[in-house]
Amino acid sequence: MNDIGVPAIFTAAQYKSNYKPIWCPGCGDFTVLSAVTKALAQVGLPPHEVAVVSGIGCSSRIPAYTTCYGFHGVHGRALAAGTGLKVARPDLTVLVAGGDGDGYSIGGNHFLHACRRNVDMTYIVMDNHVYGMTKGQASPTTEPDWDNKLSPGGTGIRAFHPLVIALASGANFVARGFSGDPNGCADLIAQAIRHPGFSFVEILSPCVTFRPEQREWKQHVKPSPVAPTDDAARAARRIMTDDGFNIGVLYAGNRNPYPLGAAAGRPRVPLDDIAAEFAL
Ligand SMILES: Cc1ncc(C[n+]2csc(CCOP(=O)(O)OP(=O)(O)O)c2C)c(N)n1
Ligand code: SF4
Repeated sequence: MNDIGVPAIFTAAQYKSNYKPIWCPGCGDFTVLSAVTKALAQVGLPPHEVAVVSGIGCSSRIPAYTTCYGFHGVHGRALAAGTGLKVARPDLTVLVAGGDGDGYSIGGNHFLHACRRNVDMTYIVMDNHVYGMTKGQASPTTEPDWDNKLSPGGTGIRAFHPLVIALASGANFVARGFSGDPNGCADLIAQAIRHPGFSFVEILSPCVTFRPEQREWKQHVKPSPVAPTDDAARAARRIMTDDGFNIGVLYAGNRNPYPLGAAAGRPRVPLDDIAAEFAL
């Protein structure tokens, strides 16, 4: 973890780039962007010490809207890219961000192994239970009975449970937020950044275009009635039996993060030596 015990000296606005987001008016991702910038201001990291890495999707556009280093990568590979970056540059604070399609469908395997490896970084998923960018196909978190013209009568397929899967796979911090509560999300993201190891923040972020009924989420979300636990089995039981709308930190574990840099005790191989091995 970086030395982030310093007082905040940056404002949220300093993490916002000059690019105007092209999300649909009312999209939850606007407030997630705002929460990310507020969290970075809270933690007080200079933008050049932070990298925001994403895959492909509406939500994955987020790196361009920050002044941090950014990498808008390949669909589903954001965590692989973020992990590589963190291993190569442990001094950077790495945030990986994207959607439920990107992270749980094509990127599902990377999600499992990122949790398992427990590299110190923060993964933010803007979950709208749909593929927004490609015009409204069902995603792994879509309710089985969501009736729409692309899956008439619903897919009938059980929804994926990302928080429980993250716990079972070894994530060290698990939280759920709601985009309609940007200050609450900022606080969760700041805590996730500060927590050692792989931190997962799932943010319910409505797609007002393809899932307009998600506007009602604001009537359902409520703070989790219990304090976070460091017992993964207890957290999993709670999450499996809640209604999916309890927000807050749900699990804060104590696993040691994957050792990086000097802590790893592995010698650094000069880049030229590696390149020489691939010379034809
Ligand atoms: C390899 C590959 N397969 C499929 C696509 C098409 N594609 C682009 S974004 C996307 C889904 C995005 O959904 P999600 O990650 O939930 O993000 P949202 O747009 O809802 O924020 C898909 C299937 C692609 N770009 N690359
Ligand atoms: S299609 Fe949905 S997810 Fe994409 S920008 Fe519009 S509201 Fe947001």
